[in-house]
Amino acid sequence: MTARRVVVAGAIVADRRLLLAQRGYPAEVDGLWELPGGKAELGESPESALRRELREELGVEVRVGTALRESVALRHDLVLVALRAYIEDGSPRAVEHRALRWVDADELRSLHAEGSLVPADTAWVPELLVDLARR
Ligand code: DCM
Repeated sequence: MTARRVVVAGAIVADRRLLLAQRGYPAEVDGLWELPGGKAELGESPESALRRELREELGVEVRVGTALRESVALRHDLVLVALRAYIEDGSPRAVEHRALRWVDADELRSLHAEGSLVPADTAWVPELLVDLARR
């Protein structure tokens, strides 16, 4: 049996806004918005992977918090998890994405309703809306 690889994504909420990143590739998701992140290397913890990915993709240093409850099977060997993350240093820049955007709860609902989120990430919308009402 092969181990399941983990893809980690960061739920960064500050001042009642969530940071979303717009993908440029592949074609199926070009222009759609996601929680930024990426694949953990073999032997790398999800927390370390998220810190590395957010450093590479956004140019920020984060502290990693708790996981969102939902996880998503992307393929039989790949599972997508979201971890809460808090920016400790730097301002996010779209190094590898088309654009970045801080959205409030209403904007997140609208993006979801119009099909502008990466499909896998829609699983987190209910939990993200709860977080957005709190922090
Ligand atoms: N992915 C996703 N949602 C995210 C981050 C990643 O569905 N928030 C998926 C897209 C790819 C895989 O995980 O299938 C690896 O991501 P990437 O291409 O960004 O390395």
